[in-house]
Amino acid sequence: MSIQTVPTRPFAGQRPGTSGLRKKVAVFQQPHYLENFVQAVFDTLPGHEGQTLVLGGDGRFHNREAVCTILRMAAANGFAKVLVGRGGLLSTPAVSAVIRRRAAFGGLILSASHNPGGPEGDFGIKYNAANGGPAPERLTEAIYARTQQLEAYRIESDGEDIDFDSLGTRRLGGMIVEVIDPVADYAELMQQLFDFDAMRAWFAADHRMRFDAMSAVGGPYARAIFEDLLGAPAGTVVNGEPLEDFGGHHPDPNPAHATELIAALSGADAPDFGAASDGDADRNMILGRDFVLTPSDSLAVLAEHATRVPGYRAGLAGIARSMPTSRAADKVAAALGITCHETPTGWKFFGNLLDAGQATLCGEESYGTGSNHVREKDGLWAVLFWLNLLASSGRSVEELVRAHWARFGRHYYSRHDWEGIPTARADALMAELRASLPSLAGRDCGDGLRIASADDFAYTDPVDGSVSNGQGVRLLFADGSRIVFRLSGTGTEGATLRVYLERYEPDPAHHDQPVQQALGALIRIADELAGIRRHSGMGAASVVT
Ligand code: VG1
Ligand code: CO
Repeated sequence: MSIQTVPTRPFAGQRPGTSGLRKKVAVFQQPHYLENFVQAVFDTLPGHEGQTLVLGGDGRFHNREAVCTILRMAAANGFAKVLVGRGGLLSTPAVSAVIRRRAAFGGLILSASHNPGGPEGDFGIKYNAANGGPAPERLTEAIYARTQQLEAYRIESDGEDIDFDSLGTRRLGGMIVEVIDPVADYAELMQQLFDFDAMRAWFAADHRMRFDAMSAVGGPYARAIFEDLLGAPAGTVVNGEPLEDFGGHHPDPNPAHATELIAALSGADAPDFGAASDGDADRNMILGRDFVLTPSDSLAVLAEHATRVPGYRAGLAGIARSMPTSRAADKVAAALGITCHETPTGWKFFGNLLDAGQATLCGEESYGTGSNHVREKDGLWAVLFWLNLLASSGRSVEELVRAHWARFGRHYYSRHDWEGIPTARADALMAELRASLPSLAGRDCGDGLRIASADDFAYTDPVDGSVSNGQGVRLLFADGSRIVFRLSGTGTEGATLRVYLERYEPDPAHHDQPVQQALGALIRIADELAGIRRHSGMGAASVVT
């Protein structure tokens, strides 16, 4: 055993964002860059010696090198054992499931999620704690502070790199490396939650599904669950082979990046059900035949029908949604007599509510849905939940959603992303908007829209009392409409402004308008009040979902 202490110097900017540290691959390839961050994580975790760490990633470019490095560093930092997914692969929700099931100390996830991969793309790393959830803000801030003081890191320098492409147990210095099947624990958990017999019968009755894994880590999970366990015909899962560059695509399941799937789901011959997951398989997109569902509506419909699904038969303790997510779920919570919590963007804010039993289902507008079964959003879980509902209700995606709108009203919803704005300009836009807040309440914006209140969202965690300020500017209109502005915390180039637009329509006679048209007045007001075109110099949003 030969542990080396390597002198190093801090890198600026190793502060985790909405979900871990994400940078261009070239940044992570700099000598010591990954090592510094990993050492800072270990230094910030007292009591990790002698413990078990879970390790895996979404298979993107640089995943394998990072696995080799982290294994050697875990050995040198006194971990007793690392559980690593075969091939270095583990989806984000699977890491969460493995940490919880095997009572591990924590886990490291190698992913930049929905960001593009490959040598020119992005890489990322994130630490999850013993509850299986993303490190809370106080921990990510402590990790960042440590990166800024780091003088050395420890690494095991002896011997060959460990083979992590075949199952089994190996030794690295004083540490055990156990290579596990990335799918097994996760697939078992899904079978505890959902009615696999009903879903098998749905496929046996010649219903068809198309699952697009976007050449990312969801492929092996989807094949094992839909094709092997549920008997869906081979070919149900497309783009099921994880590729280092995701085939050159954005592994981001939304109407802008999953156009192929949307096309495949249109027309009389289309499958009954379509779905996709992102780079690390924690996001989901749900489609019916000729029908695109918003994630906010998805959360609301799942909550409405949760007791049809075995894992949620006892009902929901509460619902939680990120602030920009539409308020469709709030209506369901009110009908069920439970609380709908409103948290800042990012799954780390759901952890305490889930641990304390205050929420059962959680969701974000960004194609993220999940529950208390793990502490991450979970793409395959959401797809199985929908499939279970289709199978047990005998209804289609569109029928379920239209019935939901008829009962609760429709929340027209869209997100406009303005990408690649020079950081200084985006900061100026937000600063101006924040400065204008006191004068906005009461303003009549035309088209019957009057601002009732305007603020910068702050969140006090009801469990530990921690406060998170500056989580997004909200304009709340008297008729219940909303506009929210915030800057992305996952991008790696310039700044991305996200503008979230929502309008509530109770009358079923008006539930069939084109979404952008229904939101037209709000889109106009957003640009007028924030000066988006003026600040960004751009003529239109880059991505509309
Ligand atoms: C985005 C989404 C947010 C999500 C985060 C991580 O963050 O808006 O809802 O939790 O990505 O998702 P931001 O700060 O860029 O808006 V994933 O699937 O990329 O880990
Ligand atoms: Co993701």
